[in-house]
Amino acid sequence: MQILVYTQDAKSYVQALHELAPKAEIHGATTLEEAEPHLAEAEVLLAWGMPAAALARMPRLRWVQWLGAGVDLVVAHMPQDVVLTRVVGAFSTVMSEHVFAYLLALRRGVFEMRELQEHHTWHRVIGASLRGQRLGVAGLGSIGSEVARLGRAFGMEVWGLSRSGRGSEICDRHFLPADMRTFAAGVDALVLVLPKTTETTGIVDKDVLLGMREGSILVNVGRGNAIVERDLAEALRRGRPAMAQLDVFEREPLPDDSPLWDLPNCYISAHCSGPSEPDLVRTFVAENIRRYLAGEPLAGVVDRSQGY
Ligand code: OXD
Repeated sequence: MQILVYTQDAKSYVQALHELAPKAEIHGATTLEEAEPHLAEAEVLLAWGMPAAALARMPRLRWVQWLGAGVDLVVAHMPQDVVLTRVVGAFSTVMSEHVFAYLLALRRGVFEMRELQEHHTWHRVIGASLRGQRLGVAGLGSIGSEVARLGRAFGMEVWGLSRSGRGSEICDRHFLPADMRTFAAGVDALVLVLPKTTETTGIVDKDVLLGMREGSILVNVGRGNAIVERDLAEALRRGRPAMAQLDVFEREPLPDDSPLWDLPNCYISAHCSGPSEPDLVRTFVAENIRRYLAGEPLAGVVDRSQGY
């Protein structure tokens, strides 16, 4: 059996794979050029960021373990007889910490304090509390559920939105995507953890944004397609939402001429809230390799009709 690993960290995966699958022939690649000689023979592909078109040149392929949570780059290109799995659960801790790092920093005035320090100014910044505020989590998979759990730990009321009703039991109130406007209008912090699908594209548009509460914060750690960025820039200028933290964008890297860069109430990070690092995904991937070799059902199998 041949395994191809295509990712920037291919080397570290290849080393670990030698122990997990000693009988397999394992190749690592960081570019398509390096992967090319192995495409025809590989049965298993572990990949992150591989151009989807290359899949058509892999006739022996049986299983693809995508090394991230979102499979939007490849799902439509995956041959029907190939099983596609994504990483589930591994990013919940770091991504929810990212969300609360910003929610706390913005509510407690951390950025203002730092700015005052830069000017040697002694001035008391009186922050607000998350306790008693309402958190809205759109997307209640493993990451969204952890955001909801932490919200509760901070004393927040938790509203949730999901298309299937999944996660409704962990929310004080549950909404379906058709009710996005009411959902967004009722919360103090709206956190998007949505996958990229046709249904989520543009789900947060001008109407949703301008209907948000005074002082509200919008955080997006899911996919950039969910927000109409042109509308968001305008809405942020009008203070609805009051602040946004964006980790994902319609186009990445965010183009230099995007107005979002220069808005003082927009906080940008470069798609790094849940990095696909070997340390984070190793346990999940190792267990799936064990299952594959033992002929057991794989974890994280993507439902193609849903796209995640
Ligand atoms: C992922 C991501 O899908 O990092 O894992 O966006």
